[in-house]
Amino acid sequence: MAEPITLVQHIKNTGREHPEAAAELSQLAGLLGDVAAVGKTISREVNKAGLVELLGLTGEVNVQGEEVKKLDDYANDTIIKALERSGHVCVMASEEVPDPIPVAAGYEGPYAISFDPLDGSSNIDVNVSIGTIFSIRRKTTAGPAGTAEDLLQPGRTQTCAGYIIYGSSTILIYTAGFGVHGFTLDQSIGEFLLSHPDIKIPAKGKIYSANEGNYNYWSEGAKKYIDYVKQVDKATGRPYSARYIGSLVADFHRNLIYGGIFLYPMDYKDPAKPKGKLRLLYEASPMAFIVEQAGGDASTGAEKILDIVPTGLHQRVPLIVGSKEDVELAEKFVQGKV
Ligand code: AHM
Ligand code: MG
Repeated sequence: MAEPITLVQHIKNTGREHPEAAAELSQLAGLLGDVAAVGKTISREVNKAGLVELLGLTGEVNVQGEEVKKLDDYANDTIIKALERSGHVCVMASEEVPDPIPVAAGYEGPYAISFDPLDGSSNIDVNVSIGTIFSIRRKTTAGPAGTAEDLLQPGRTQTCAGYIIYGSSTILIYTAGFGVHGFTLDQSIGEFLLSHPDIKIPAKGKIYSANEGNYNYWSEGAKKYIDYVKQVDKATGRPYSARYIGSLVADFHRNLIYGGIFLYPMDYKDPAKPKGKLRLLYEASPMAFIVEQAGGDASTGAEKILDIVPTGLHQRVPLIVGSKEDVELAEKFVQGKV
């Protein structure tokens, strides 16, 4: 059997295969190592969530008289603490925090990172998979301190993106622009080991994932697309199967491996103010970089996610992501071309 490959070894080996990117990958290895370490800590806490009845509900005072921190707050604080003096980042943005988060003076590094500390957190109390999503960009502004401008760069400028899924096992997925690779946490040695090298998403899937409870708030095009995937047509593999967890990391991960399409379309509940739900910087952009690297596609319906120039840290966008042929067809429906 081949020797197991750790995350940091994998990035460094990629640098050897791509000398033009070796310096970048070597810097990234330090930051990804920190992200992986935080992921292990959050994974441990997520696994303990089942003991909640013994320890006290989150937000309440437990039997020891201590306040039990909500897991999403815990994840947020843990990531910030791990990175603010790491020397790898100059500024951070978190889905849980309104403004850019500075790092400690004298510890500024070359990257700006945005993250969703615990995505799908409504699923925590019912033992359904949740995850941490991260997106890394190189600092472009002058001076040591990072700014919002460093974070508000289009998705195509990402140097690295990934997520950690806390499921039946804990898996870290990342891309640094050289394919998509997955590592499973071996709890016995506390290391992420390469388990899913060079993931490719099937060009066409058989699964659709959307919160169909919102059907009546969608555009005509989005409705027609969902009607389409449910029609019976053997030649095109329809009807598709419906799979929706309500946890982006889990829905995305399943479709990445099996093929399929995830949609959180524009919501016209208030026709004067149509809006998407998922956030560009913390959810849509990193997933778009990963899926494109795996051969898939990501779009709002009107434009590719990676082309959007962000206008705000917490900007929301419609998201259609998954197998390339499925996303391209959904775009045509949303644009009224089918
Ligand atoms: P969160 O970041 O507050 O957890 O919200 C994002 C989550 C995604 O994980 C998921 O895809 C989506 O919200 C589900 O939304 P809904 O419950 O409206 O279907
Ligand atoms: Mg989220």
